[in-house]
Amino acid sequence: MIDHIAGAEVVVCSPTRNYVTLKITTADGVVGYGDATLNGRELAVASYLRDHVAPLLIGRDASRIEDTWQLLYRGAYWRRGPVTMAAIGAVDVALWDIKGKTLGQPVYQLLGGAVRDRVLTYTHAMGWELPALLDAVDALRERGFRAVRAQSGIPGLDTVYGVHRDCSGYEPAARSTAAPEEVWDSSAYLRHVPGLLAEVRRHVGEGLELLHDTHHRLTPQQAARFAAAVEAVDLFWLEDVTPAENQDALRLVRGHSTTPLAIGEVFNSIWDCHRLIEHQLIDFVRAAVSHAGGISHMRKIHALADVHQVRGAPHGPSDVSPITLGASLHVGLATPNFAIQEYMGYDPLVGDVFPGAWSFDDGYLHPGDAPGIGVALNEELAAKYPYEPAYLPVARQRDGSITDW
Ligand code: CS2
Ligand code: MG
Repeated sequence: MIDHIAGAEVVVCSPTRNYVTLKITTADGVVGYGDATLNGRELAVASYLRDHVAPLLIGRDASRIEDTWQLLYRGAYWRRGPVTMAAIGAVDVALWDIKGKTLGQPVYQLLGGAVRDRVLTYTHAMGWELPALLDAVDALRERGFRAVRAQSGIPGLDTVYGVHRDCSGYEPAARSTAAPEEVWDSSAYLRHVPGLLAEVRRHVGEGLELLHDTHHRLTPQQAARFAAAVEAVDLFWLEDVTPAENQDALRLVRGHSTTPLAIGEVFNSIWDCHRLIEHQLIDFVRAAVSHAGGISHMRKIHALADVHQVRGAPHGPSDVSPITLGASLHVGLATPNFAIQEYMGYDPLVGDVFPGAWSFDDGYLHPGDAPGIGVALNEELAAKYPYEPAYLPVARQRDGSITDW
């Protein structure tokens, strides 16, 4: 028997970076956690949850996950958007966590049970110059990764998002009260990166899946040219090759290349991607559980994608919390058309604040068999790391105008 909701609290903490966590408690003391982190806009979701959602939850039957989703989505009148959908996603995941804990089952069992034994994952290799990048790829291979996203520096640019000259890992948002600014040059990128990726393929041979992320920065024509230029690299996917709003752009890309395309880390609902899926303009849909309305809504996105042989491959950067990674792995284990899970990895402190049952082995992840999602929040430790303003960088072209992200 699942009891009614007695409490809904929001915890904002910053163990190396900011995370927003929703904690729902039932009258009989079962606790469910959901991740509501929206990188660089964290407090907007925290307020949405605290001020507008929590009061609606108190007294509701915690077992009615879909009905609660419908209430928050349809009932608000104002639909979609990253803030709304991240808030709904956190409630949804927390309620699945409660259902699993009450029934004594990991969530993947409640989604129909495992359709695979483990979930393939990929992580990021960065190197400013080719030798550093190859070293990074080799090191990840040694750790067991079977799929690696390769990003490099660009001659003539001082900085490139996600790639440090000193080969250290990257933090998607720098702690500061204003967004740091970078210069971007698509022509330099187009001249340099196809050749570099060809070198990476030559180095690794056939046994490793390679991915590459263009971070929405190319025009349709540039994207088509780039996708054709990297055809022989045999990428597992080319990610975010154009901004996600201009979806017809992908027809041009498709017309010039069979390089697989992945888009979706900025999507927050099925309405952002249904045309891309129905017209088969993408091969992988990358919406994250936390940003796209939770497990319930991701199930619908993946079900539609399955009809069109598009596969799920959720966003998994360090700016979604381990609760989202855990939730995503339950979905991955139980969803036939799930391809791969991004796993950027976390600072060990983040692992202490969010102790989890999921594990990495041999290039694959598994959510574990703890009841519910299997990721908790250590509130005492979290309280030691209060929110600190942090923002993603802004990219400008050489003439000073802001470019697409
Ligand atoms: C990236 C992210 O993981 C990815 O594929 O695109 O680093 C992304 O830029 C950040 O999550 C934005 O918050
Ligand atoms: Mg990306």
